[in-house]
Formats: sequence, C-alpha cells, structure tokens
Amino acid sequence: MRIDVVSIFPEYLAPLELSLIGKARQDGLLDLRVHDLRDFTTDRHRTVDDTPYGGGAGMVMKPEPWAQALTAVAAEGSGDAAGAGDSGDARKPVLIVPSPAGERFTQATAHQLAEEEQLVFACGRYEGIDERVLEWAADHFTVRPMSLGDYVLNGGEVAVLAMVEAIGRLLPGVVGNPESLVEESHSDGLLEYPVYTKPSSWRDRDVPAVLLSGNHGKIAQWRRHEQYRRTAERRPDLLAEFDAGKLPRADRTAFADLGYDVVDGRLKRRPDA
Ligand code: 6GU
Repeated sequence: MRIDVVSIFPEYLAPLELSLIGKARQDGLLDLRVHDLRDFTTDRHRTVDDTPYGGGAGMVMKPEPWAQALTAVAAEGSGDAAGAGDSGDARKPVLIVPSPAGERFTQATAHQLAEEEQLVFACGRYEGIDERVLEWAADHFTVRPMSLGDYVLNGGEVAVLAMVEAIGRLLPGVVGNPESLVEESHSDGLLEYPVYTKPSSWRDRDVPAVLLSGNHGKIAQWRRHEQYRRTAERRPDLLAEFDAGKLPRADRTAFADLGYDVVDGRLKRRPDA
C-alpha cells in the first residue's frame, strides 16, 4: 500500500518511523511518504492560510497549495509522475480529510481502507481547508472526511497517526501473528475480554480459576460472557448493533442476567432491568 500525508508540520508524523509501522515501511510492506504543504506554495512567505469569507475567528487554508500538493501525490501514486494520463484500470486514490465534522472512523473503516492501493491524508490546521478543494478533489479521488470521535483536535496530524496505525496493522505481514487480529476489541462488535498473566496470585488477587482449569470450552465461554458483561457496562451502544440471532442458550442466559432479552435477533434492554 502507498500512503501520502500532506501537512504543514511533517515532523508531527515522525512516530510513523517507529515500532510496527516503522518496521512495515522498512520491510517494504508500506510505502509511506510525508509532504510539506508549504513546498507547494509559490509566494516568498510560503503562505498556506488566509482570513475567512463571511468573517469570524481564525484562518482558513488556501485552496491552491492543496490543489498543487494533491495533484502531485496522486500522480506519484499512479506511477504517472510525468502526467501521461490515466491508463484506464487504476483505482482512484482515497483522500482522507481528518476533521471533527467527518464521518466516524471505525474498525470497519480501517478494514475497508486497508484494501486500497493508495491513501492520501490531507491534514488541515486552523479552521479547516477551503471547501472547494474537497469538491475539486472528487474528480481525482474518493474523498472521505473522517473523524475519530466527538472532540476537537488542533489539526489532523494526531488523527492521521491513529488512522495509519489502525489501517497499517491490518496489511498482510505487518502484525507477525495474524491470529492476534481475530480476538481483539471491535473485531466482532464487542469489547475484548480481560487478560491475565503470571503470577496466578498477586497482591491477594487471584486470576479467575476457570483460566487455570485447562477446560478450553469453559474458558472460551467465560471469555465470551466477559465480553458481553464489559460491553453492556462500558459500551451499551454497541449491543444495539450486535447480531444475537444465533446465540446459544447459555449466552442468552448471560445476557438475561445483564438485563438484555433477545427480540427478533436483537438485544433489547429490559425496561425493569
Ligand atoms: Cl480526524 N481531526 C481533527 N482535527 N479533530 C478531530 C478528529 C479529526 N477527530 C476528532 N477530532
């Protein structure tokens, strides 16, 4: 996969040289390049922002440096640096615009984006990028404004660190043992079960006995029920989406104990619970 990140703070993306993602780049699994938006300005002051039409606080990112930068990275990614044109069968790169006004980025989004050939991240600062850039870009990219959650960051860079890590670890060969991707939070729409390691007794706290029993059926069931308990307690919103249609009897009982009944294949919180 090829990833391009455009930012006025390229140094902010330095952590992408570390750990799993850094290793993936070294191993040639991920071709990730960071670009300085100011390299695509033409004035002496390398200006990237200006005052907003209509008034109001803050500054807005000017359109032309963005158009220059995005045109250049799209051409590089398609192996069309000379501008020879579209060969016909190449897919449009996906342009991800981090913004609290974007669509929610989830594990499902990460899986989708991990299938793409080229991702381009456009890091906005200030009050955002002139809206016409996103309209213009739709001719060359699949444009996806994306938000990590309902809070405000100063710019897209930190969000890009999170999204690139979430996507990059799904690429073939990046995570050493692919089984670690199967049983983790959100892989099945639930939060992960709690984990323990040695010693079996620590500061008067014992590891749940079932985990020492060697009974793998019992352990799997305990873990699943712990997922239900945790999700009900911390993220009840996730249970509304959960497919409860084919749950075994013991799992329905576990949910009943948590105050949930299965109605038409969906979990419904009992009003009296
Ligand atoms: Cl993706 N970007 C910015 N700037 N702020 C955010 C965000 C993204 N997600 C939540 N807040």
